[in-house]
Amino acid sequence: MSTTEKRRSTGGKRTSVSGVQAGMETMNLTPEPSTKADSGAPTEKPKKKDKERKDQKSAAKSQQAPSKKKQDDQALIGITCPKSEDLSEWYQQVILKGEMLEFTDIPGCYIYQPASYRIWEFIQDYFNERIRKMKVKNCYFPLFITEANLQREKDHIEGFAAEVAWVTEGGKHKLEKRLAVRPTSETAMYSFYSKKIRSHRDLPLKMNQWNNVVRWEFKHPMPFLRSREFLWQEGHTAHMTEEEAGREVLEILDHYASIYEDLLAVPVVKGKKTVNEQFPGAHYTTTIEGFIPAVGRGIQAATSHCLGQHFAKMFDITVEDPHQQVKEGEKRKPLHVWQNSWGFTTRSIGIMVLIHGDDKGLVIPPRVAETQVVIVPVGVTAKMAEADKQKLYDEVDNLRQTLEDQGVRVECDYREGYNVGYKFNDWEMKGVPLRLEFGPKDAAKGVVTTSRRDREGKGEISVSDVAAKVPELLETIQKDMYNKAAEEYSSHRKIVREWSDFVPTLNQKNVILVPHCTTGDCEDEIKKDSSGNVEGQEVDVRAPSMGAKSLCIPAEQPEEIEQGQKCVNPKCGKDALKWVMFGRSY
Ligand code: 87F
Repeated sequence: MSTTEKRRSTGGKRTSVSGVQAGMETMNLTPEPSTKADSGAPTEKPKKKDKERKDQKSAAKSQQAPSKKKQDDQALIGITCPKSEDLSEWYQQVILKGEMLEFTDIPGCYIYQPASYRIWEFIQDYFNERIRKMKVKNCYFPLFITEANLQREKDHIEGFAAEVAWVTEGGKHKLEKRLAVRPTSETAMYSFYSKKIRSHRDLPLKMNQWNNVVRWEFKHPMPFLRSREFLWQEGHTAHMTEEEAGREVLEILDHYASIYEDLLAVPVVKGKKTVNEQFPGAHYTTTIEGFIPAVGRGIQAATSHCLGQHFAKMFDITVEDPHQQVKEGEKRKPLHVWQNSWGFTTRSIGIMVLIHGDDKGLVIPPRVAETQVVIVPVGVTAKMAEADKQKLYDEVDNLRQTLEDQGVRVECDYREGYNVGYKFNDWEMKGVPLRLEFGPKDAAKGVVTTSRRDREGKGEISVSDVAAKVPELLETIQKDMYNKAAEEYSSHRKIVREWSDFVPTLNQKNVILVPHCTTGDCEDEIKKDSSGNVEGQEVDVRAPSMGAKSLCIPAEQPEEIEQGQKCVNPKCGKDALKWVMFGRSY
């Protein structure tokens, strides 16, 4: 999306453990430089994970009551690796065992199971509602792009060429001209825009696609975060004026931030990319930047670009200026339209998992949880009279009905032969935000016992208050999840004024705000000088050695840049212009 991604294909730094084979990949989410080629080529399949996957498969197989021995085995299929110990292993277990995602026999291409696809649908619904209000129309363009079309805007494609996947055969025949699998749709859409936009009355033109794109990454793939095929929406609009285009860029950025903050409970920092990091085809790039506390790295969450008139010139997208004063018979001068493009991807789901997940598995914010509440009947014993059991189940069903009437998404776990401990673990692993337990003792007291996924401990709500209190509690969980993550992000966003504090502060798992000149050469120098082997710079041997890059120029600056304030890079010597957020990043 920005040059960040472009550079990923050529950059030297990558993840360390590389093991990709049919149906199995290992990931490394820690910012270590890699040692082996990024080819995605098959390597030895790790045995330990093999076993876990078998366990997982067998667990998923049967809905019938398993034997005691089997139940004990299944208890073992919980998350076996703490988040703090090995983030990569933890992440893999959480998304596989939480049934979010499955590997395929193509490295970097994944199955999005219903649990993750549902989250994507919530995002789609939320964003569609907002962009429809902006009069953006959804549409669909072909998956393939001719080479001639893709090459029309040379500057744009040059840096990305290595990532384009090509179709060279159709059936038994070699194609006369190979076809690109879309990595993004600027070129496909703008040839059409050139035909479609005839007069200023055709403006603004605002189209959006929900589609899949392919970027043949050679860096180590990571489910959701960096995959060869991913889902996104790409919006492409054309406007009469720079001002109108500029307003839209920011409005979209606000919607993106709102998806993260209000749906996924993930805090982001809004800002502008430095020239070094912006999309090369853009006039300027705005961005939202997230933060993964477990590794102290920044992550680009979404971008909204003002493309200026660059593509309009290449693709000849012009209108006549209606305001231009012309004499009788004189033709108006053509005016190149102002364009924007903006994209939001399934990477967001991975960011959400990394931020909220814990040692028990997924933690899904209520607003995007397919199941918001699970009711587990408890205290059901073998000795219990059938009529008593039925009475309890009827009461559970009444609770379900009461909640569904309030628009709450509920499941009741009536599975027989599974002990409640197993059920609790199972729903916790799947991240269901709120569990209600209801047994004969609760019934006698007229209460339900509550257990929040995001907190330890239990509470009680009286049955008569369930309709009002449960939706309220879900909203509280949503807010608390956001506040916890926001607190964590802001406490790891440190102001650094001196170069001597730059690397040490990064090494404490922070991103940093530094006074900076915003020039590209200086950024490159900082990246080099903040990586592992820096002369005269103490770098913790266990600390990540990846260099820092600029993440964004935050829209909300922490304070004014003082007169005479120099750039944080002592080799630079230029005046600082802005507080720029730097960090190690994905
Ligand atoms: C990879 C191969 C070919 C990123 C690529 O950010 C082309 C590209 O153009 C490419 N990787 N990009 C930049 C995408 C820019 C822009 N497109 C629309 C977005 C948002 C949605």
